[in-house]
Amino acid sequence: MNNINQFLQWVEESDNIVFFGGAGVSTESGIPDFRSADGLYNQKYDYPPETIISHTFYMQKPDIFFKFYKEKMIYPEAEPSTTHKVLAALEKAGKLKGVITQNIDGLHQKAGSRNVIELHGSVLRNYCEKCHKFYDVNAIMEKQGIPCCDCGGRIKPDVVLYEEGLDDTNIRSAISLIKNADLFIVGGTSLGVYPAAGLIDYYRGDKLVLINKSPTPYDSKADLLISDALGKVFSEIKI
Ligand code: CNA
Repeated sequence: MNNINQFLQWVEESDNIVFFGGAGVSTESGIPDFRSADGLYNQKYDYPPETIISHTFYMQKPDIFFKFYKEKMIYPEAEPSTTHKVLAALEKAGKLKGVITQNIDGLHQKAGSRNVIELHGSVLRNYCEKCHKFYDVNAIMEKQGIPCCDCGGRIKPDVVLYEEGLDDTNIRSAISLIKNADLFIVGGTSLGVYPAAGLIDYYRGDKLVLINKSPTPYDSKADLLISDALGKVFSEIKI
């Protein structure tokens, strides 16, 4: 049996699937990832992207931060990919328990997924640093320069920047899902960003499927490795 057929059989047999993903889930929605050849990290900026989207840089040079953030990290027109849609359908069918994502684009929810843990937050939520008033993504896009609240405070995206910690409740929920999963699918992530990538170590089963276009540090730990595009693989799943 080839790897894709084995994967399809495991999906068919399981009613306790958990998916852990990253930017590669959304490249087929037209949102560039970070580390692919045409990803953000291989384009040329005055500062490396990981510097710009760090907490220090946000505090010290918010004008450059917001210019980059608005141009490169917000895609309001993006629509869910096949992978987003199939994951939502698997949850609806009672087979998938949850999605743990490093993405910040809200596309899993847009596809209909309900139990989504957003480890790195979401561009769709923004708060005034002073009065905590909520702002949606349009408010950020419409405001010129550094977005400011009516009260004068700066509006911060609810996105985990480099140097910032992850939310404890999210981590605990993610660990619980992973620990109890029967079939654990990891896809579209270089598994190079910690602590998120380390969550995979909590899986105790024997059906870890890794689907990624390029090699990752976890390839040798996978029970099944599929080096292919997520959309191609997920379009084979019939629910
Ligand atoms: P990454 O480091 O850019 O890795 C993406 C991985 O996905 C690479 O290994 C690619 O080979 C692989 N890949 C790309 N397209 C596909 C595809 N169609 N099928 C299969 N594999 C594919 O991104 P990570 O998520 O691992 O890194 C974590 C960062 C990226 C998180 O902090 C995110 O917030 C951040 N990010 C998010 C988005 C988004 O929300 N859509 C976009 C860009 C970056």
